[in-house]
Amino acid sequence: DQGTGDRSAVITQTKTRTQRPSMYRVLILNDDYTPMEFVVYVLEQYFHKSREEATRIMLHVHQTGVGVCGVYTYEVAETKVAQVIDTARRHQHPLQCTMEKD
Ligand code: NFA
Repeated sequence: DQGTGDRSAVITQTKTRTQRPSMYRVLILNDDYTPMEFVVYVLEQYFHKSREEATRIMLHVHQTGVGVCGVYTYEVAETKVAQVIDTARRHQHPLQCTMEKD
């Protein structure tokens, strides 16, 4: 807390540093069966990517095996991973999603 310079009752100043949270990358993994269009839809719907950016990320995953959808705090990343896996399962696609510390 930032104490004032009052002479009659001096309080030692202690600096408070805001702790920034650890960030986590959300990754999608390639597979042979999930339709490209479904991956683009997931990136638009859950990661707020434009059609162009979603297509770029999807093709990167298709070609390299893995790609970053976004970087979030732990709970947000966890929620996105669960949403992707649940949506994929509901559509009977094997699409997998995971997270790792940034
Ligand atoms: N490899 C999938 C296909 O050829 C497309 C895909 C891309 C799947 C990115 C998962 C992630 N249909």
